[in-house]
Amino acid sequence: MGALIDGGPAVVVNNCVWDNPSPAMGDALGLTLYFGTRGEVQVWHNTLVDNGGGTGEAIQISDLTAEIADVRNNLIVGHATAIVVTAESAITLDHNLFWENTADFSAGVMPGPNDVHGDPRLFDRAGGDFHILPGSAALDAGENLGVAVDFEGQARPQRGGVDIGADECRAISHTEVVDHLLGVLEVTGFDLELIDDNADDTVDTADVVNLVNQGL
Ligand SMILES: [Ca+2]
Ligand SMILES: [Ca+2]
Ligand SMILES: [Ca+2]
Repeated sequence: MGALIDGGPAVVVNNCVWDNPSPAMGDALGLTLYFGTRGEVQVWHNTLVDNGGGTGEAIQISDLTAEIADVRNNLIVGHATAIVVTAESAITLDHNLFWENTADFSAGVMPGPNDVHGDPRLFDRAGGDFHILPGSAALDAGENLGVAVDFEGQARPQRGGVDIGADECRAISHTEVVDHLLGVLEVTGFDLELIDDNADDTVDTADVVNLVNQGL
């Protein structure tokens, strides 16, 4: 999870938090930022999914005084309220992706100018595999905050920019698709969905063309 750095901000980066029904302050939660005398907390590139079923909150920010909360590039799916702010403070909220939350923010909170609403196309939401697939609204939609790797150690950014959430989608080459179509490379499971670059549920020459046109 997060790390505290002497003299610097507390950092909560590249985590996946899902299906947590544990109550805190009355609600199931993904992350809660409950400050005492800390300075700044950076909550970047986290994937928060289905915490508390239909009754939970993804990120709760409370009891701030002079502190700073910086909440960007988070992928938030399946909550009653995605981001709850219960105290005034200096809060940066932007480039977060919202999908299938009943409400994105608690009352009075201003959305970020670059927030994203769209299907993140998670590989296996029910099974806890939150890799994003081609066609995901999270692809290249983030802000480059200088986080060099994703949750599994793959480099950021890949392809056209930084992806929102804990996963940066691995860039593939058209040669992987060609080799699969020629039968010289066996591609299965997640990788088979990854090479369906135009996200039409069929791996064929259209995906090769798509990738070549992107210089991949
Ligand atoms: Ca990318
Ligand atoms: Ca990745
Ligand atoms: Ca395809």
